[in-house]
Amino acid sequence: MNNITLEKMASFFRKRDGFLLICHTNPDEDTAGSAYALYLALKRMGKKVRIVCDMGPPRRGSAYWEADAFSNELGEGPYVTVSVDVAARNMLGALEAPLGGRVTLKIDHHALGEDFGDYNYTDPAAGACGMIVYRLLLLLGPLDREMASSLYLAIASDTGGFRYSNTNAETHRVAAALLDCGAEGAAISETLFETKSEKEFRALRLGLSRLRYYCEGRLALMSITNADKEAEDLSDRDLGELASLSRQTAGVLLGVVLRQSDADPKKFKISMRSREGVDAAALCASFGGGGHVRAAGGALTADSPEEAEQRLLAFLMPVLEALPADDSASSSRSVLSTEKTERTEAPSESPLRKAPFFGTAASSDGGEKERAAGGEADG
Ligand SMILES: [Mn+2]
Repeated sequence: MNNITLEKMASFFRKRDGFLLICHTNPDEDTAGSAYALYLALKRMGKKVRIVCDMGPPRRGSAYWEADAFSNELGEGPYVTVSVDVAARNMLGALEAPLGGRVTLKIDHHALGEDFGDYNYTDPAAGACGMIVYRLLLLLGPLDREMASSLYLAIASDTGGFRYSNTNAETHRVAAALLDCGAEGAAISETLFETKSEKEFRALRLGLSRLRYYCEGRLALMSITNADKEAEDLSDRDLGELASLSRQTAGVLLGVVLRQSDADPKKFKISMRSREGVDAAALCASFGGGGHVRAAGGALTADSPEEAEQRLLAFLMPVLEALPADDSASSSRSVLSTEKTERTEAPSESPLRKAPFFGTAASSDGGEKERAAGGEADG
């Protein structure tokens, strides 16, 4: 667990020169935005610094960072390596081998992960890695508008626009402080949540066309084959948004996307999104993966998409069917006819809490994205 404090991290950066900031594979706005804000702060301090990830930064943030700050090669040292938002070694992607699976300092917010740094700072209560970097930057000097926008982008993204259960009063306080520093909140939200490419719409159309319900509507599954992707000219990387969509039908307690891998047609990636009371991370642990309580990922190998789907359903259906029909967890299915006050209150003696795959209402939900071992590793 943590073997460095925030203050010591600040002096870690003050004392050294030459940093390589490392993002996770298939980078999202949190890892890229956190790295970029830290990059700007270190540059201002006169340090040598570069950002590296095995793929380019996400398109959505492109207005808020200089693309040439990011590279996909480790390059010449000397430097100390610092990972941001990387939960586990395999999330280093193509950089895992050249780095030897180790970094000097690991900064992260995933509850489930590995301490692969010489120094490790993990705060699972932080809704985004951007929250931690914000606190760190306060110790390194004032935030400018660019840093503020980059961190706002990171935090808004990982919290789903401040809507997910990893959002709390502190998240809003930090967001407010970033807006005070000049972060372009409305423009960032429009970029993140109100803009989709034509390709993203094709992905949504494909996902919806493959959506099936099981277990009286508690389980939703979108199963996507390579043939499906080819027909729509899509790759794995284009299907990331389907996971959260899979959970959105009223009454669905677990939404699952099963997709055949571009690189290996016998590998099938699993993304799960759950509602309160269902522990997606525990379910994904059975498929060599993990993540957060509400959002997790894993993978299985099978000879055909049909076999993969059957095996996944054979595992999940008994779990979902074990839920009592009239439990509070199923009340979300009658959301339209239920008063809000009834829905938000979970009975303290819910049988769900004793079942192996169902977390308690109090269990930490680090975020909505699957970022642990096996998650989106080669997306
Ligand atoms: Mn994150």
